[in-house]
Amino acid sequence: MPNASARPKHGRRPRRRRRADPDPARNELVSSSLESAQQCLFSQDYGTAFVHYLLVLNLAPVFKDVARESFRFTLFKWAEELDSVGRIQDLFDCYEQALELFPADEVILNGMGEHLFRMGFRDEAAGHFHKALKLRPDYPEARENFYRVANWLVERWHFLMLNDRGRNRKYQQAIQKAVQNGCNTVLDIGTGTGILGMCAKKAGAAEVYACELSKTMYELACEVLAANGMDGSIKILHMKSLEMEVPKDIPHRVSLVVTETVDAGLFGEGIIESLIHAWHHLLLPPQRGENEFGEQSATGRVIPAGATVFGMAVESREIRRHHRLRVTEVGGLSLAAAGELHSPVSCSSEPDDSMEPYTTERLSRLPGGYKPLTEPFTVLNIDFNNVQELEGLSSREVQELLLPVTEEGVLDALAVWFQLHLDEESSLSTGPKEDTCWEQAIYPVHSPEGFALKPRDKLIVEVSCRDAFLRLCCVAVLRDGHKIHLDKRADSQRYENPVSNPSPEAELCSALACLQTDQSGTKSSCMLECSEMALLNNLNYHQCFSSAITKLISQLKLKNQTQDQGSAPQPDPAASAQCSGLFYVLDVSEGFSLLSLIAACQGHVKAYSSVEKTKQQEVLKRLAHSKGIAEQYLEFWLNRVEDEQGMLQRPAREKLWSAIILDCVETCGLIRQKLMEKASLARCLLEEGGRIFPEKIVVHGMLVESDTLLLESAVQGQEPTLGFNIAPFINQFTVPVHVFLDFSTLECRHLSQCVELFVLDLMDTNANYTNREVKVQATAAGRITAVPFWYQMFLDQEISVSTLDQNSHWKQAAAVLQQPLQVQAGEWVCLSVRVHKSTISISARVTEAPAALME
Ligand code: 44T
Repeated sequence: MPNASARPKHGRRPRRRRRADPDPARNELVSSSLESAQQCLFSQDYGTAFVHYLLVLNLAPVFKDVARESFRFTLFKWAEELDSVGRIQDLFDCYEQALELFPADEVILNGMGEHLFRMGFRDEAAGHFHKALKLRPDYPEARENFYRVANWLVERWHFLMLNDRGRNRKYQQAIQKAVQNGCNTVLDIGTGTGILGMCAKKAGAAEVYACELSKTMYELACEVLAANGMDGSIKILHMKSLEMEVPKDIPHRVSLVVTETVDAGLFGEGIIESLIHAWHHLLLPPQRGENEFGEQSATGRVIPAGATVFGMAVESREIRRHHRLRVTEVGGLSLAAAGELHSPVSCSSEPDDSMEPYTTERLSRLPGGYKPLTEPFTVLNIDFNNVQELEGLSSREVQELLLPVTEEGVLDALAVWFQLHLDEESSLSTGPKEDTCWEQAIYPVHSPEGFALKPRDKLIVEVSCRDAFLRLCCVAVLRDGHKIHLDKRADSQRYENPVSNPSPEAELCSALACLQTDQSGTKSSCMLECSEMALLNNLNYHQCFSSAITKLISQLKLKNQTQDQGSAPQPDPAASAQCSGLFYVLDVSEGFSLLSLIAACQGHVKAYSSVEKTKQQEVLKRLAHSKGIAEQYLEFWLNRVEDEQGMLQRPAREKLWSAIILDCVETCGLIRQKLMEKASLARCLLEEGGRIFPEKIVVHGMLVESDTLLLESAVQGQEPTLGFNIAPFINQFTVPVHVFLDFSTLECRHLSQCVELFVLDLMDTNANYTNREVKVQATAAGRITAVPFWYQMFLDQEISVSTLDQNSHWKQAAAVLQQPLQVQAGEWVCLSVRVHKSTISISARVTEAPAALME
């Protein structure tokens, strides 16, 4: 392109050259603003400093380089302030202004990502970390953040699906057949990496369109299409299929829709709605035999052609402890006064954003296994090529199924899976017995007592399809001629005569009962996350904690007594408060926690809880009340402070904390971010003899060979997927640490004993090393593919809890090695373990035996 500036066009005013012809007024403004910015920064008036910097950098971009550091610093400080006073919109406006000035600044991008993440905008946050990392691949902050959120950007099942050759081949064959039979124009709904669209193109379809609603997946698909030379021949749109129109987005209706927008519960990705819309707006009419002239007109069809949904009642300890309260007393607290506590997974409630109709599990990997209580039964058959049937689904009457119980056991859940009929000949199954990557949908039963089914019982299950989710609910059991209602929630089971319908009087009574307005008569209910339910059910955890706090408080009492005896009465008010005999305990656990209350049970303790949700606070208050703990001994700490720093500040000027309880490990198995910073801060706020719980964390691990972990981490093998080049692109989203693992049921071979990988001392955070080499001996020959790890948390020197415990609410994590490492039995492996800002990374190499053993 010719240099336009070399040939100034006549008639236009030549551009002014800044340096040659300076604008004195403007320069004056810039320099005075710059000075003001610096002064404001010095006096910590970050808001004004930020405005001055914006003005300077917009007027005089030449200062961008020199002012970049101070500008970033100002932005972060100002954003922190805005955050602490809840001015979220202003906060994001500032970041946006900053990114307009520095669109490729990885530090600002990363900072914005962190705020987005804290506000719950995980996808957007992940996008920012990804961008930051692309700009500077060795930027550790962005790398750590990216690894923590990559799972949201590209969910791990994409790897599983692409590694599932059986599934890939079946889809490819079905598409190929359809195209060969005349389906010449194809739309791939929810294309993901673009694989099904590429199959259609390769099979010879004349026109292929694809849509994808996730921005990251859309961008990934664009890269994949280009790498496979199909970017010109497949038109891909970043949109939800429901927003597509003919001819705006695609020129005319297509003869084939291919899609795999199904989740473990079949309908969770909205396939019903998408197909109804597609049939009305994007697909040619369905085949209805020959037309009046005896010829076939162009018709439309869908792959998959339909599905059959199956269900089965199961007993499972693991499901039970995550959805129902199984204990009556924990850590010395009777839970009777708590009211009804339930998990967020329930199909019985009215549609509500906070409730989900089902959760998912791989039955074959449930710790403790599962026991089928009925034979698998058919829940539903659905034809995706019949739009009337699709439309009728949501208005369908609730259907009642009567299922013979085949085995004795506790009714914990209904498990659901399906067969996807790709066409008349070929189908895929997501069943628990299949060798597939699929999970099953789990509809937990809620009655807290647990209903024990017996072989001759009949289980009554209601099936409905409100709001396009399939809902299954165990409503009653028929036993010896009686109908026993299984109430969804806490109420006890009611018996009723099965032959007669309820009398009008009985109906009137129950209607009146529903109208009851007296609050004292209604039981309060509170929702807890599944992991919070499991935590509450963990007796050992609460017992350990209770013992440790009892020990600490009695030590402190003893110390105070001996001090009192040794000193004369003190006039100083601060010192007299110290002697008032109250111990201050702060629990900064995330989510619901009973620990503050357990501390308050010790007497002479003023406990501060960080439980935020009002309903959960009420549960704690009720429990405190029932235990005779006066109101002023339990406070909610977050009610008083805005920011994280404040949370750890002392309760009153004259008093320091006797104990601070830190929540160190996330349910997914990772150490919480900023744990060490919090611990150092907490330590400064302890009274003499006070403690942080836990005081020390020991990280344990083991060498394993696990192909399963590899399949979930990256697309494996050198061979292209169905002949397409996909792996290098999606594998950019591989993360080195796998989370939410159940180590007890992971398919793997153990190649070593458990070893101590690392110790984190929370009472002396400076004492922690960041790198450590650990030598481990292989106990068997094999390929080390991963190092699962977990934590033993020492509350004090004797008492510890492990995240590997079978009743733990924690899952485990595993470092997946970049390259598998082949070892022989007896060989030594050196693990380099690094902890950077609470992120653990591990690499491995074969090494010599430790010197001590060589002698
Ligand atoms: N996961 C299965 C569910 N989409 C698969 O954005 C099985 C889970 C699973 N795009 C373990 C194992 C497995 N218009 O990228 C997604 C999604 C996109 C749409 C445009 C629409 N109407 C939609 C609806 C969804 O489709 C892609 C695939 S959804 C498949 C879900 C391996 N855990």
